[in-house]
Amino acid sequence: MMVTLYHAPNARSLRVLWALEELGVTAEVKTVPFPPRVKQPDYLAVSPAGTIPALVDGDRVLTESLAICEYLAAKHGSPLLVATDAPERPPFLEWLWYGESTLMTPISRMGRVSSLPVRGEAIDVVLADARDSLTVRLKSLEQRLEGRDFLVAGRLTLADISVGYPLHLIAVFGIDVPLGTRTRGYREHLRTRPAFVRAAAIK
Ligand SMILES: N[C@@H](CCC(=O)N[C@@H](CS)C(=O)NCC(=O)O)C(=O)O
Repeated sequence: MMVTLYHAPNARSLRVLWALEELGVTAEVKTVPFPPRVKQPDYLAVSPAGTIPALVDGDRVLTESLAICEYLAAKHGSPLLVATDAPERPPFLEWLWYGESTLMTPISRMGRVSSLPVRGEAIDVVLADARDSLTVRLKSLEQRLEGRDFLVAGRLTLADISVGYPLHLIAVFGIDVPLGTRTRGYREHLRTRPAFVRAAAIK
């Protein structure tokens, strides 16, 4: 049975679409207006928090993008995962979480604050702080990429999909942060992968 993915353009469902393309697995994609908690309240029956993505697989519903990616990669026995007993497992976990916790935190703050119907000095201070935070946080990525094409295990893993997504958002939304040369090259390398290109074209 085909899984169903709830998606919105440029939302974290892009990670899942990308992983699906890398896996060669087809899903039914339901694109919802964003944010669905406001524009499509019946979506709350699928995901009570109203967040995107959600994956429905039979009776199972998952609503965390990285949990969904990990679930699908395990289900299809994919090298996008790193085995629990592999020496590269600890850095795999580190970079998998870095993408969502460390990079997405300031990016999400920028998105939320910019969408508020208020402007002014206080908002500018919050935005500048988020930008500074993102700038510093990107330094560990630049360092990690020294001598590496991928974050761990010498191949594309979910850690790259996790981190590639916020790097893609920085490009798409023109977020004004300085990116190191290695980070820039890595981002281009990921964003020109045929699987990424196909995933990003799904609206
Ligand atoms: N940690 C969750 C975050 C999900 C999330 O916040 N998604 C955003 C879109 S990328 C969203 O739906 N925001 C709208 C809202 O919070 O109402 C994940 O990785 O899936």
